[in-house]
Amino acid sequence: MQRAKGDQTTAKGTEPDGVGTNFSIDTVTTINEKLDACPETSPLLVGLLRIEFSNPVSLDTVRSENPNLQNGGRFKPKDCVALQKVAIIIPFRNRDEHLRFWLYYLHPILQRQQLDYGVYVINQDGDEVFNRAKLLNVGYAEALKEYDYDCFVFSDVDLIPMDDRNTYRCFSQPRHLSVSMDKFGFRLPYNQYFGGVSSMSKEQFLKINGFPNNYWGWGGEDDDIFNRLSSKGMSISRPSGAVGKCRMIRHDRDRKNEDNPQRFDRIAHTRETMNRDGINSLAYNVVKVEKDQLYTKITVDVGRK
Ligand code: UDH
Ligand code: NGS
Repeated sequence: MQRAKGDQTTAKGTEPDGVGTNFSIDTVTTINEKLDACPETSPLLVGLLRIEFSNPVSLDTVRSENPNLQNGGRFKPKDCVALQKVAIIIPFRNRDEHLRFWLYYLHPILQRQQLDYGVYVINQDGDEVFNRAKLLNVGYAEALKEYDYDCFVFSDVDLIPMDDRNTYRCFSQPRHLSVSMDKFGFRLPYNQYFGGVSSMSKEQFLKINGFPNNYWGWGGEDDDIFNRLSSKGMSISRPSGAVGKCRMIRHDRDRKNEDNPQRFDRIAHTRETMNRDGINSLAYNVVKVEKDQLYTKITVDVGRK
């Protein structure tokens, strides 16, 4: 266990009035709250994990297995100061079963990674065509209203890392984390692929004006984000194929998320549109905010195509 800096603890102490007191070892008091920074690599990591989706999990099980979470799906390490404050943003609609698996697997991993983190489920209200990238923009904006996050991880609800060394944090370049997915035979489908799970510092996100708001339906928004990054001279950082392995929860295509026929045309013009379509033009209405021990769920009206 790491020790607090200047930590003055006594197992057997004497109170100021001279009354001798025997403190048991588990009631030691920390007088100075100043903690060391957490190490670059968490000593709690275990490496490869077994991930399977055969037995359903209940939220109550996940709650009881993660007693150290604060309301809203928040956590910070007790014994050291986390290196980054990470908001994890999940675009969502009608995928409760996937969310339960995600929370079941990710909370223990994120705690072992010694992150100061919060989980934000951004739920698209209503029955209009789904808009993944706009929901991610909303998550960025809403998370920042709550806490001074410096890093944002954007994760599909159906992707689970198979190795806890794939740290859900930010790097000197934007990071693509889901590099080795089971559904692609544990390979990248193409070099520019930036879908699934990615991370960006606040600075990196702002440099590209956030994400596009006008990709309604399936496909292309992740390629648009890649175009934004490369047009600003950034490169993509990735874990190794071994550390970046992950599983996708198999599912049928959702209703109201059909292929977007405009996506090819849109990604051909990212450079011209990105300065006016992004976090600077984001408009939405918050419908509901729910705080659970495991997550903050924000239901939003993002409008329609
Ligand atoms: N999402 C929802 N609800 C929806 C649509 C999307 O929550 O109705 C979110 C969810 O986080 C999901 C992400 O958006 O992981 C990406 O959407 P997707 O899972 O539909 O995209 P993916 O590329 O699958 O994973 C495409 C359809 C696969 C069809 C497979 C047919 N066998
Ligand atoms: C590309 C899509 C991406 C998508 C990727 C993987 O073709 O948005 O496939 O899709 N780009 C366009 O359609 C322009 S997947 O196999 O996960 O369904 O992320």
